[in-house]
Amino acid sequence: MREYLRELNFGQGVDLSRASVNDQYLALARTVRHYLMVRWLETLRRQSEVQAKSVAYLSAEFLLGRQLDNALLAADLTDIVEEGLSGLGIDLDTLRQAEVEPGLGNGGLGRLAACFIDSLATMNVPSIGYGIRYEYGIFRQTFVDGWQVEKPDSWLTLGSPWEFPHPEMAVEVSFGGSVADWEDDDGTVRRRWTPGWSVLGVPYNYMVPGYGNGRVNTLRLWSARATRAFDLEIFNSGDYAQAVRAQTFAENISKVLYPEDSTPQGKELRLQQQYFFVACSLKDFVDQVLPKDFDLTNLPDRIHFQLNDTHPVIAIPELMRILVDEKKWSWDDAWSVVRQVFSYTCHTLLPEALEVWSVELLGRLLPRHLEIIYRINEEFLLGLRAAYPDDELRARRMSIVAEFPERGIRMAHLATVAGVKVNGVAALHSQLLRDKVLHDFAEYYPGKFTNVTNGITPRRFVRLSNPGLSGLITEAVGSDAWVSDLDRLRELEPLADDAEFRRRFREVKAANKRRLVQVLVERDGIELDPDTMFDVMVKRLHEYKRQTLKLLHVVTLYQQITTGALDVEDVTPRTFAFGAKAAPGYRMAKQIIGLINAVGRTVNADPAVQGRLTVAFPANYNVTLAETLIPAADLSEQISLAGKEASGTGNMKFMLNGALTIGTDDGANVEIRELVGDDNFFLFGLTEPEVAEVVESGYHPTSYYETNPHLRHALDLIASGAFSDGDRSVFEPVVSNLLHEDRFLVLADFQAYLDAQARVDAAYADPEAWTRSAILNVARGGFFSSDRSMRDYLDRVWHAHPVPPIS
Ligand code: F55
Repeated sequence: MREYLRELNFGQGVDLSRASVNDQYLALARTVRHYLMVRWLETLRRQSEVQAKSVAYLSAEFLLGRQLDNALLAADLTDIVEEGLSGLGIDLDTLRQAEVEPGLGNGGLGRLAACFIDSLATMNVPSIGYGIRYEYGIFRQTFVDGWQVEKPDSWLTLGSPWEFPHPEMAVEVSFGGSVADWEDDDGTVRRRWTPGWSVLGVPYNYMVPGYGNGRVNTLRLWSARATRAFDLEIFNSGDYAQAVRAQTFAENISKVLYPEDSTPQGKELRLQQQYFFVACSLKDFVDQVLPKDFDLTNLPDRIHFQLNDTHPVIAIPELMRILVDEKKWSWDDAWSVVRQVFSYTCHTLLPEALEVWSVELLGRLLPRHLEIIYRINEEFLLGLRAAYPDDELRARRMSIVAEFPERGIRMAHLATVAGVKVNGVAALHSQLLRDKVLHDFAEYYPGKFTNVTNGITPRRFVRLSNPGLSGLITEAVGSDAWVSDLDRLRELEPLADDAEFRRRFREVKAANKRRLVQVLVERDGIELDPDTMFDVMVKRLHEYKRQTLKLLHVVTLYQQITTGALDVEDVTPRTFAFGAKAAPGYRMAKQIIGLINAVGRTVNADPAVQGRLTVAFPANYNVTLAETLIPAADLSEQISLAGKEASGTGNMKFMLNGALTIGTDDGANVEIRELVGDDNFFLFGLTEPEVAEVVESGYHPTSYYETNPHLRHALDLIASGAFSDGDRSVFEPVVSNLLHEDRFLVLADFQAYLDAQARVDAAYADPEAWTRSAILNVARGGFFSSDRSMRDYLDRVWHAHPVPPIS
């Protein structure tokens, strides 16, 4: 605590009596990072000493969530700090709440990256995360009359105690300009890129502490600054205002995270961001991380670059450029190294989510890279045509360069051609990648495709977010070893049949529900009854995820009760909780948000369903809210159309916190159900092959509307204006889309979903049996630790190993 007071006095410049909560939080954060510093330096020292093969995780997003609690846990400081602070009259929990989470990601993909670096540190794997230090992360969502309104996320304004800026280590990255032939000293003709402009990338280092192992890895996020040349040139011209504008232009590159999820917009600034962080990272790795005299032909023994979706794929031509243009290697030598050091993780199945950059844009921004991509493609097509001599259609399908609708570079094809491995993120997803999306490639490169099912870190999403359950598990297992060895949860299985354990398990769930109720009152003014079933759907708003299906269930129950078709006494009291952000430009998603809020307003105000149906839609669902929402859930909604959700990771978080899943046969749900068994999972809906068949034979949503009275009543009620003060036009686009298009077969799965919900009600009516299932969900969920995902990547993709510390 001496340390802490010193930070308060000398770091924050206040004494205890005048310190604000933010001062106190910042001082604590600095104290903790001080403590971790020795271990960080030691890790770095060991790393450069041992020179073991490392992993560089390249990701445009790291959705970290709050840092304080995780750092305290990793360093085993929680109890000491709590006690010490309370001696000073300070409540640790108050300081925890003061932290603004770094929301440097959109959703699943960004959070996955954060879970992975946590696991890599915990497992002693030499690794580094590379990404972008956005000044504004994912927008803060507010509701105005139930409609989403976005506000900037200024997460840096109150200070950011976890980062270490290194302006002296800035690297320069160039854009634009032109490429021409030039003659080398020895007479060889080479290509020379004369860039048009450049910016600086300033690294900001973040500690990534392993759990209880004294290791601290590094996450390096890049921030854009104007170069001095940039400034000087214009200052010298005497145009001060123009010089300042130039600075703004450069700094724009890392200004804001694109809030698009699953639908890349092809914007120029986005390509600038991608190249910016990738070029900074490669340069940093080659010039700073590797020893000075390192022979780059040995690069594959020292590093594997994992590409988190296509966003960092421009790294492939960038490394070619470094080796061929800067190091003067031959094309073939460079290619033989490049094709050994990258692997690509695909996170989607939606064709519209695969990035394609227009040749016009790429050629203007990165002319040399475009040339390199063309050459990679030429050689790739040469091999392809040799393997399939008379199959020009196949060559066109597989080409890295698309000709239609405009000339474009297919980043997923580039990644597949150059990558050592290509992986999907759940068994079904990887299968569909092989069979459908990248089928031609899977035939051509049979050994390249593999699966690594996603995982989540048990540190954040069980140990920290659910202390009650963690206590129970620790007692049952006999130690807290499960926190870094999640397979030990299996030992809970026999306790599912122990009535006393079930009672305590239920008590934990009830306490988590009360905690959520309290948080939502304070955070949003939402009042909930903890003695209802908490039925939760939290994820980005996307049509394929089918929040509308959930909503049609709510509307059906409401319609049936208010018309007397259903006796209110027969309805299981439920709280329907939603959390979802819509991409600001995604109109249908924003409409659906408006509709959820409108239904909620009507249902919550109607005395006819009071105490039975409640809709809660807290704004701005984020990692912090997830940490209290998920442990309080009874029912986990994972209802995407089969074949569309690559994996899902929320589904794993719910399972491990003792919620039962109602879900389709999609993504990692498939593996969840295999593990827990059909008795402990509410499966419904079309399977992926059935979906394909329905679509093939012509899908007519209206036929479901016409033949299913429940569905008709629910849709008619929405269309009637019942939730929009009688105005029939407000939600007409949602209703008419479902009736006439329904790309994601909501209406086709509606009845099956209602039937499954009836099975949920029946099961919930037997608390002992329900609790037994919930315990089995936890006991059989160990597979979904991101530690296991990391082991799979190490074995199947990276061929790297943990380096245990010498103790
Ligand atoms: C973000 C930006 C763009 Cl341009 C495209 C996609 C995304 C994005 O965030 N995708 C994403 O989150 N995908 C999700 O990845 C998760 C982790 O693998 C999966 O669990 C989930 O199924 C998938 O939708």
